[in-house]
Amino acid sequence: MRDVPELLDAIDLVLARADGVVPPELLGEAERYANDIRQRRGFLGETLVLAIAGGTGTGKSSLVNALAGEVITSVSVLRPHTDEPFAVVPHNPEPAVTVLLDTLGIAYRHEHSAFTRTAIIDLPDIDSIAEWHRERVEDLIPRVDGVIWLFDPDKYRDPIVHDDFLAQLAQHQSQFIFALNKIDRLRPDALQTVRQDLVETLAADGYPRPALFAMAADPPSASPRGIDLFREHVTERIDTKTVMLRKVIRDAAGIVRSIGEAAGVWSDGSLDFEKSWSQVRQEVLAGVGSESTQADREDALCRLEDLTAAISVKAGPLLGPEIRRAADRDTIEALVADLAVAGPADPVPGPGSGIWGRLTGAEEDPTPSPRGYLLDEVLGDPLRRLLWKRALLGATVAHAAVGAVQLEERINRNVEED
Ligand SMILES: Nc1nc2c(ncn2[C@@H]2O[C@H](COP(=O)(O)OP(=O)(O)OP(=O)(O)O)[C@@H](O)[C@H]2O)c(=O)[nH]1
Ligand SMILES: [Mg+2]
Repeated sequence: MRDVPELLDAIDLVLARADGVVPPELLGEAERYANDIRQRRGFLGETLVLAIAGGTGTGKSSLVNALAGEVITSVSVLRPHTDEPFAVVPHNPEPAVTVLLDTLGIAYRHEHSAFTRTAIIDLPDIDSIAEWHRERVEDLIPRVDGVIWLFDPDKYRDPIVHDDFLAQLAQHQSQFIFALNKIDRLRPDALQTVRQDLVETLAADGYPRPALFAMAADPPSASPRGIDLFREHVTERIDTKTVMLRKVIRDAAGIVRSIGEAAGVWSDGSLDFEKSWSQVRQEVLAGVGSESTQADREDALCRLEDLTAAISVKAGPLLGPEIRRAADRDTIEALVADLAVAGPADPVPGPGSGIWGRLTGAEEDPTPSPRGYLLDEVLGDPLRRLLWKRALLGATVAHAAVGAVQLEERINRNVEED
């Protein structure tokens, strides 16, 4: 299993196949739970995906470069410059990152070793194509782990940014990280004033407690400032995300387990139907025939009833009654009566014979008798069809449960490697 979205798909399959096998209340509850996980805001993968947005020339591309420690996305004094969105991703990004960038239509990607569990999307400027950009950001917000919104000291009060963007997006406030760039252009006292003013402006936009960083991503003839603090914040977010992701995976595994347990397929789910059926089938065909006595027929009746009763108990609260209905007393009685008039009884089977013997290679496939057909058609096949549903669920549950364990192990390994 590659990632959480794939695990969620596996759960969908479990839920679809559990229909009619586990009680509907449990299924409904599990469906709601799985839906909650899917609706969770943010990117459902191990990578922390952040987008950088903000007015043109505020230094978005410069921040990406500063985080990378080298120039990887072009910076320009001519505005607007970045006209295509661009993403910096870790080496061999997890598949879900690639899928996300594909769906967002971000074709330009750069793999960089400075980004181990982070991907950063550098968005084009907003000023010239404000409407398009807002829609784009709005569409992106629920799918990424955060939006870094950049300001510079010159234009931090730009009404387009505040009224047309941020005020409209305030419902997503927990997704926003704000940064005031180019602080090298401000004297220390002016920095305090601008900072305070920006915090108040953001509060008026609907962001009462904004996370606001001050930095200089690309000051002329000086080293970047404030980047380490920002990087620390990103690292904290990665850790928080890892904790969240582990919880998502455990929740998902919990859903799978509850379904598996309710269906009786969680531990030792095998009913060994084929084996018991093959044995009972042989005994019945050998015991009931044109010369059989009343006692022989009673005996066959008991064997068939015992078999169906045993598997109906193991098959759980929904499938159990269906099995009992498919193999009710009248059906079995009529079947035994029909077998008794359909020809002579079969020879008594030796050890290792019958279907089981043929499956295990102990016996050659004999020509099936018409009485054998009758037995299969009336009882064996209907039971097999019902149990198939459950067996399929068992396999699906196993796949999802193993996948969840693999995913958690992979996350732990990646955290250790960092
Ligand atoms: N003084 C100063 N200039 C900076 C700083 N960061 C970036 N710049 C300059 O600001 C200009 C624009 O930077 P970019 O990084 O291209 O800005 P951008 O937001 O990506 O611009 P668009 O892609 O056009 O939206 C460049 O000339 C940068 O060198 C900074 O911290 N201080
Ligand atoms: Mg740019």
